[in-house]
Amino acid sequence: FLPMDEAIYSVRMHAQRAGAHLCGAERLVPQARIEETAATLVRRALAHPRGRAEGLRLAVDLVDKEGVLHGRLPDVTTVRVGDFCSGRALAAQLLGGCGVTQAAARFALDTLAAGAAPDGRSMRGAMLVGAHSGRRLEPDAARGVRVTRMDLSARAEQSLGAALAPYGLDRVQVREALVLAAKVLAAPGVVAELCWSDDPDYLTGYVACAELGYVRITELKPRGDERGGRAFFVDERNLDLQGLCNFLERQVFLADDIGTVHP
Ligand code: WAQ
Ligand code: MG
Ligand code: MG
Ligand code: MG
Repeated sequence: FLPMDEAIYSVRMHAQRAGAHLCGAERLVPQARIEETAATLVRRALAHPRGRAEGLRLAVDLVDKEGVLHGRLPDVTTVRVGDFCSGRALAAQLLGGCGVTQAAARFALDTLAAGAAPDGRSMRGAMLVGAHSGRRLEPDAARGVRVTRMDLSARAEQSLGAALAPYGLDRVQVREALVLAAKVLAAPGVVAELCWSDDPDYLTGYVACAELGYVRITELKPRGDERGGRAFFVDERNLDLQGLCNFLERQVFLADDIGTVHP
């Protein structure tokens, strides 16, 4: 809920457990909603499906409204697959349609499946993968690149709830992933994204790109697997890596329009 005439604050949480990243979440809210938003984010960290947070950090920052980039959510499609192997094969095929080579797609799928951090666990942020070479490009391979400072406008949030509800999709995982995907696709140099959750019971993931929109794939990992992650595929030609990381980590992005939600 974000009235357009008020000051905007970025409220961000990230939590750790057993010496590793557990979860993070964030909103853009008016001043009157900072406390309630912080409480909701703290509650989430304490009730995470992978265990209770052992430590968490909260950050609240006033946002410069002049610098806000406005955008639109991608269209949503769902493809039902019989198991995660077919899901991954489909993901590779879809990524091919987004300008990602099969070598790069396979590399990202295999790396996320094995746990993208060097210790085999999930990363706090995303991998950056060359769409042609399949080379990993993020400056810190243990941490990855964390996308922050994005949300929906009040109106878009309402429309999105109404558009998702008939398909049983009005849940926080879908809303947050759509907002993140919208910002990532708006980033200079990004051609596609691949994602699946680190929640052991959340098997649905997605491939997103400008041409196909946000394509949900009902199974991208086996049940019980706590390894999840994200790969952002980038066009290596004329890539401004520093500029891209800056955009992903700092540019304030507000989706004030939604896309079409297909059954
Ligand atoms: N920036 C970069 N990477 C992130 C971020 C972020 N803000 N948030 C999460 N990640 C990475 C990190 O490695 C997590 O382990 C991984 O993504 C998965 O995050 O349509 O719930 O929050 O049904 O577990 C997608 C499908 C759900 C939703 C994704 O991801 C649908 C999900 P999670
Ligand atoms: Mg999340
Ligand atoms: Mg782009
Ligand atoms: Mg998660």
